[in-house]
Amino acid sequence: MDCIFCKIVSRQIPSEIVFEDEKIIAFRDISPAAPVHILIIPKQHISSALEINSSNSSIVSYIIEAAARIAREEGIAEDGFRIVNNCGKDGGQTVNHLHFHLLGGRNLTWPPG
Ligand code: DGP
Repeated sequence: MDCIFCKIVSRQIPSEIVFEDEKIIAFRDISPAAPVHILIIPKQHISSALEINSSNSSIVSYIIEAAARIAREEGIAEDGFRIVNNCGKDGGQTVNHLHFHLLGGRNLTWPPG
């Protein structure tokens, strides 16, 4: 499968990894939109949030728990941060491997563009 994020998991593409365990990997976004911009992904290929179902949904809470831990480690927990999942064309998804953006380190505006 020709998936950039699967290649990051298998180290075919280098990345700056901040956390990894048997289920997930977190690495810095190549094009950061905030001082802290980390992507957290399941190692298993799941195309998007549309593919989440009762047999794989536990990975989502697992990722949110990891995001909170990473936010503390990155020093953005106290001031606040955003966890974003883009899904599909209108959602702005450009990589078809489920990922959550952890953004922080500046005041993030709302609504998003
Ligand atoms: P999205 O637009 O939600 O699908 O976000 C995809 C993100 O992935 C985007 O912010 C840029 C990032 N990205 C794309 N290719 C690479 C890569 O090869 N390495 C890293 N570290 N990030 C990437």
